[in-house]
Amino acid sequence: MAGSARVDQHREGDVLIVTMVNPPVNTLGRPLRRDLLAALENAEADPTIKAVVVTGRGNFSAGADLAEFDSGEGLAEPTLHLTIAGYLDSMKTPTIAAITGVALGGGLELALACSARIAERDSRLGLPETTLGFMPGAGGTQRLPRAIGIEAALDLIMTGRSVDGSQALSMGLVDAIDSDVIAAAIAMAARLAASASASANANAKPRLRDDAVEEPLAEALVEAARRSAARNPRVNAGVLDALAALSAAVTLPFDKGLAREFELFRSLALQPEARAARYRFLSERAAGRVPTPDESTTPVSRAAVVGAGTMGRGITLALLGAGVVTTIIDTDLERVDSAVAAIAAELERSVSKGRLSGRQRDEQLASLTGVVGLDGAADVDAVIEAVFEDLQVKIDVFAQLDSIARPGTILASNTSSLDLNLIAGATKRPESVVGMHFFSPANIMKLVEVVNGAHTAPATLASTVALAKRMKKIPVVAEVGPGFIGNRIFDQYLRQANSLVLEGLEPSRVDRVLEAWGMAMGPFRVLDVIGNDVPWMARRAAPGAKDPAWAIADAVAERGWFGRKSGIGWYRYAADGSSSPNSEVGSLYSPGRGDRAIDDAEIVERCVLAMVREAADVLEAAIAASSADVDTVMVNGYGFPARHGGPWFFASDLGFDRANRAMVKWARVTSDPFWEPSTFLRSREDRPTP
Ligand code: T1G
Repeated sequence: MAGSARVDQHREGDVLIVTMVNPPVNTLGRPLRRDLLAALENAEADPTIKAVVVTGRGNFSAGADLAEFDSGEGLAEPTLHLTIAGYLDSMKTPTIAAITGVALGGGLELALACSARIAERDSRLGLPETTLGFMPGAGGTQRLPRAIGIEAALDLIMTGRSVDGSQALSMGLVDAIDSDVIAAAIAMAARLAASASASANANAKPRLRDDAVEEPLAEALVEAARRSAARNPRVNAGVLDALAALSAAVTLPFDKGLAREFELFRSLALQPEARAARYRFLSERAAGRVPTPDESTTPVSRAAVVGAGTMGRGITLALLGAGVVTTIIDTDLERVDSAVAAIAAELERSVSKGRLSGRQRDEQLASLTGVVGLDGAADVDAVIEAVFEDLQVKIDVFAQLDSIARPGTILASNTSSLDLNLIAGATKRPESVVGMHFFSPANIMKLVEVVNGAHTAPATLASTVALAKRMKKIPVVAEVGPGFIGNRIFDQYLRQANSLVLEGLEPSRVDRVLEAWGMAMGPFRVLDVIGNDVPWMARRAAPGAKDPAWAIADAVAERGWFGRKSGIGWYRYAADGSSSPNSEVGSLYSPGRGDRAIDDAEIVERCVLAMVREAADVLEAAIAASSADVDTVMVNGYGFPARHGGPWFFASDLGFDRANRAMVKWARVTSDPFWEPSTFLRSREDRPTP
């Protein structure tokens, strides 16, 4: 075996096998690109090498290294786009891509520049770039339609979905599937080498660039897709630019189309939306990286969920989906039975929607039991408590679990607001107690705040994070503190929205403006969903003086306008599901009474910067480990617009200096002590890195 750091090379007769080795997923960072190009050049210069097989250890390649773009390395030579793919095209020696695992983005584009492709049946092939707010930039928009036709190419590029080896074969994306791709590629190499040497033409090997997109309707199809995408406000710039490049593929010669693709790609890659998408991808993965201590972590194969309400059911579904044998526990049989029936119905719904096979449903149902009483938690690896959000109730449950669960069992509480340390204190094993704050519906929402108690053992924390990942969640570690990360920050956003109403704005206007900016739901709509009684009761129970910012929210709750569940809150809800602003709210304040006009930009700035201001305190107090964690929480749990990356990313884009000056201004204009400057924030540098 010979080769450079990131590429292994070995010969099988006159075939050279070039293996990319950049674990875990062979991203095409600059060092790998350099080594790969050098290996190809050497092979081409060696007359005894008749064909080259390009493959990857483990995975073929997950494409460009998303961490490289902001430093400029992603677009530095040798680029995948023109240099490597161009070199593959220019080689006389035939090249065969042998695909195992994933061939995504630039990985698939590399394979498309080879003379032929062979994949394993269960490999995953696709161009997911548009899901990251940008577009294929290494020939994908030009070679893919030549390989599989324009209609299938439009589908794969616009949706970003991937296909497996069998599907890839039937659409012509690969030439063969095989369980031993290297052996199959060597056999194919011999055939290609023979026909290349038999031909007088130096370029006798197959190249997609030599094909034309031959469908008569190709142009019309791309045009139709462009027109409909342009009308859809939810379609991102990546899709629109990819369509422009596909249009070039069907109207221009190959090299011109390729140049057009690269030009579009290069400018798009540096746009804020694409930057935010890459940042999100890397932040979400960084959040799940917690140190795994030497002490053994607990692999969870059996779990119990205590509390058969909505939350408990959602958590149970997520556990079953992760292959965990689960017991759902409550205090009476009726509640247990109805939870089991509801879970079965949900699994059935997943089957009818094609998300689950009948066999998977049967396996998950067989892994589910419902029992009355905490004895059901006696022989499991993890217990997740999801009972009523009341400290005494939770303390009682944990004290009992302490005497029932075997040693080493993870004891997790789904509390969203209570002090985990007090809950852990009810047991003689606080090292096994941890928080798992799920979001509703827990089978759908991705975020889980994993709460690290004062005595939580590192092994307990690592096992819990691993369990959350298996449940297909995005775990973010939070330390104990009121509201952990997300609720604490979001509360200041809600409070700021309430202040704006006190200053004379209509709640529905505040909602409209923030929704137009990209929040999934305006603050008053959110409050109506949560139930206006819930934070009201919490405020009443809290010690200290009343915060005047909540005066109208208190008045709304005092009138019994609890929101959706009571049919009236900040809005009125009709039986047909429609809603309209509750005009009576206007009698609680003075609409339009403000002594200055408040424009839409101020609404956005104050509500968003309120999150940033609170995030500064959360970070300073080390409740969250990094600003990337804060952003991951707000985007995945609170409807913060993904295209803005998260509140901290937003502030760094705006410039922390500008954000600070705005806060000084709001402190002066509103006389609200909340806006007191943060020295932590003042010392920040722009542009967060995960
Ligand atoms: N760049 C950088 N890091 C990446 C990465 C990437 N493309 N893909 C994965 N990683 C890291 C990830 O951060 C994690 O790191 C580890 O690999 C395992 O990932 C020119 C513009 C491949 C299906 O969009 O979809 O090519 O936490 O935890 O669940 O046109 O990662 O271990 O330190 O997600 O098994 C297009 C993105 C790029 C693929 C594996 N490619 N990746 O999933 O593990 S743009 C993508 C994925 C492009 C060209 C362009 C998944 C996966 P760490 P993981 P997984």
